[in-house]
Amino acid sequence: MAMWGLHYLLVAFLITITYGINAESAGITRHYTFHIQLKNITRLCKTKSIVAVNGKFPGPKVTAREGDNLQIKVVNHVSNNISIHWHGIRQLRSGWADGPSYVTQCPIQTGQSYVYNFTIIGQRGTLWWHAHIQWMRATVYGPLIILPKLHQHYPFPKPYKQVPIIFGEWFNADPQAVVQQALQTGAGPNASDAHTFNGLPGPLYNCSTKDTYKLVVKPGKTYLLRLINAALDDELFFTIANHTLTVVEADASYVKPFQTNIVLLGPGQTTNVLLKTKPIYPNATFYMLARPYFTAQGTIDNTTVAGILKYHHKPTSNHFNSSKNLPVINPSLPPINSTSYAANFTKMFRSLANSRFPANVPKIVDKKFFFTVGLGTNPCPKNQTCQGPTNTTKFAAAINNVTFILPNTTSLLQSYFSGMSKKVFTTNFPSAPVFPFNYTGVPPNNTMVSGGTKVVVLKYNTTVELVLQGTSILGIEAHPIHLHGYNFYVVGQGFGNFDPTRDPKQYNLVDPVERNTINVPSGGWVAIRFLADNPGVWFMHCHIEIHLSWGLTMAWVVLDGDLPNQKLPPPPSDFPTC
Ligand SMILES: *[C@@H]1O[C@H](CO)[C@@H](O)[C@H](O)[C@H]1NC(C)=O
Ligand SMILES: *[C@@H]1O[C@H](CO)[C@@H](O)[C@H](O)[C@H]1NC(C)=O
Ligand SMILES: *[C@@H]1O[C@H](CO)[C@@H](O)[C@H](O)[C@H]1NC(C)=O
Ligand SMILES: *[C@@H]1O[C@H](CO)[C@@H](O)[C@H](O)[C@H]1NC(C)=O
Ligand SMILES: *[C@@H]1O[C@H](CO)[C@@H](O)[C@H](O)[C@H]1NC(C)=O
Ligand SMILES: *[C@@H]1O[C@H](CO)[C@@H](O)[C@H](O)[C@H]1NC(C)=O
Ligand SMILES: *[C@@H]1O[C@H](CO)[C@@H](O)[C@H](O)[C@H]1NC(C)=O
Ligand SMILES: *[C@@H]1O[C@H](CO)[C@@H](O)[C@H](O)[C@H]1NC(C)=O
Ligand SMILES: *[C@@H]1O[C@H](CO)[C@@H](O)[C@H](O)[C@H]1NC(C)=O
Ligand SMILES: *[C@@H]1O[C@H](CO)[C@@H](O)[C@H](O)[C@H]1NC(C)=O
Ligand SMILES: *[C@@H]1O[C@H](CO)[C@@H](O)[C@H](O)[C@H]1NC(C)=O
Ligand SMILES: *[C@@H]1O[C@H](CO)[C@@H](O)[C@H](O)[C@H]1NC(C)=O
Ligand SMILES: [Cu+2]
Repeated sequence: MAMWGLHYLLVAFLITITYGINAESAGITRHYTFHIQLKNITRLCKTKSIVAVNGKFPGPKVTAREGDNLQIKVVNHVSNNISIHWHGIRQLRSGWADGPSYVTQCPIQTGQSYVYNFTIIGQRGTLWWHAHIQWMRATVYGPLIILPKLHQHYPFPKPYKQVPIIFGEWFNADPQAVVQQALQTGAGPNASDAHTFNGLPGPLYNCSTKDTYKLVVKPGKTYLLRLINAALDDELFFTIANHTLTVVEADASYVKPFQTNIVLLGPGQTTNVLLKTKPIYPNATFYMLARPYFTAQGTIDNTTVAGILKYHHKPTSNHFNSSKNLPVINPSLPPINSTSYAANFTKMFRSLANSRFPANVPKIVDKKFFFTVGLGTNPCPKNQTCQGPTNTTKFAAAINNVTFILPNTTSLLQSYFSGMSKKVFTTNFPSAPVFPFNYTGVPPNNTMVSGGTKVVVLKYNTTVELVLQGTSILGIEAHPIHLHGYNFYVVGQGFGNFDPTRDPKQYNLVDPVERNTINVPSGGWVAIRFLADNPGVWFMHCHIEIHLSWGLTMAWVVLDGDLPNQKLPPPPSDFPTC
């Protein structure tokens, strides 16, 4: 086993770099190999076997530059099926490499491999990669850093160092068993046991002090922290005691810089912040903390992960004595249910919208959609007692009352591309609720949802406006909605029910933030716009994993355009089969 581990590690480090024809503008090809293997790991005094990549947890950092081609070979050595999603990568005409199982591909089976081959066009910033099948992403995730093209600068002062901090959620149990039990009984899933920074829960948990993330800094420098929320189900507030953060990027799009002490990230979201360290060595160390934002009913892991920000002491001073005796300063976070903080924070984001980074917001809308997002119920099977909201129901979730059912013998994209889609999905996903109700008022008595594999078909280059309306069915809560294959502009948001006459007058069409994952506010709505210029089948789902498991997802089919460079090429030869 040790020999194999070493072998895989060596392969992982063997990153070949081939120069393209014009290295400066076209970028280069970077090769990575991901070996999906089991790894024994100890956290909170319990040793367990997890699925990991190249023996690392969190998984390896993938680094590329804007314009580069990535070829990542994923080899599956475990008994679970696997597929990897490159979260936030637009996958322009490379939908075969997007990764969600049964949406764009069949999963990679045990002993099989697949090369994800895609080029990063017009994007730079912090993204991440994760497994996209069941709850495998609980342990299979890592950063995906896109640096600007060579000789191009950040639109902010060059940081002294850049540090990815990826937030996770740790389960003592097997996460796959947690979701299977929830789906079987119809109950909410058991809560996780810890939150983590770069896989480490930190000193506020029992038996965890040695597993503490430490960020050691020098005074008077600017650090770029690349924050990624890879937690399965939890939105997280993040803060560092006595330090102000300057937000400069969200979901790999630059934003107008603003200062804050506390940032909020929904699962799937990334945020770059500048941390300016104190000009002289302080007589203290500082906790960085993350803890959930949560407004729903039900149980949640409300525990706090702590890491330590520590100043690197002058070589002349007695390093060990001085740093050991320093007090640790504890920051404060908003109450767990502070929707007010969440709303204020979300409003701060504006895109740069300058000549170098314009905001190409669609001004004329071809197609408008109004989708409700929220929970609901499915009936309990006849001979079973369930643990949903009642003993005759199971928890479910839906968009416009459709709880999505994935195919299991092919993917949506394959069936579409081969002209066999009629056997797999229908194209009648409702563009608005069939039965309108007071979405944020008293919920309807009938909470049942309706199952289906339904999509919306869009012609190439359609401009789309989508209003996502949260519902109060079985409690109000925020839903971080993630769209594959696109970035969108967040043109409006508010509480209560969306008002189609009043609210569009308040839209920001000048400098709205551009993102791939947006929180539908708890008890509110958000409006987004995008240009459907990427042919393929694109999943859109809540990034709270249990909501996705309950069916809070749908797919857009974007047709080919007329020109050759507006068409999706055929799948690669090693494309997985079911
Ligand atoms: C994990 O530990 C178990 C029990 O000690 C052992 O049998 C197994 O080989 C280990 N697996 C790995 C991948 O090291
Ligand atoms: C990767 O994709 C590019 C562009 O689509 C193609 O030219 C190349 O042959 C592909 N390489 C592999 C190894 O699949
Ligand atoms: C931390 O902030 C508190 C409150 O603003 C202040 O009283 C204290 O002096 C600060 N300590 C350090 C070491 O910066
Ligand atoms: C730090 O503590 C030392 C020893 O207590 C003291 O001499 C020094 O002035 C303190 N420095 C600051 C910045 O508070
Ligand atoms: C966390 O949740 C538990 C169980 O619901 C509760 O007893 C506890 O007070 C909560 N802790 C915090 C810090 O909110
Ligand atoms: C947040 O929770 C506290 C304690 O449970 C409660 O008193 C308060 O009303 C809640 N606030 C909101 C905005 O729901
Ligand atoms: C949010 O902003 C409003 C209006 O500026 C303010 O009244 C409120 O206190 C803020 N809430 C928080 C938690 O900062
Ligand atoms: C009743 O439930 C069991 C397991 O829960 C299942 O194996 C069996 O097929 C079910 N019977 C019917 C008639 O649905
Ligand atoms: C289900 O709940 C109802 C109403 O609370 C109760 O009367 C019934 O006994 C329960 N059934 C089972 C099998 O627990
Ligand atoms: C596969 O999907 C079909 C159609 O939705 C369903 O009837 C069947 O139970 C599924 N099979 C498995 C193994 O999940
Ligand atoms: C919807 O429900 C809210 C909250 O109960 C209420 O204030 C509002 O008047 C209702 N709207 C309509 C149109 O009934
Ligand atoms: C959702 O669909 C179910 C099943 O068809 C139906 O009973 C329910 O009334 C629908 N709910 C809404 C809000 O449309
Ligand atoms: Cu959700």
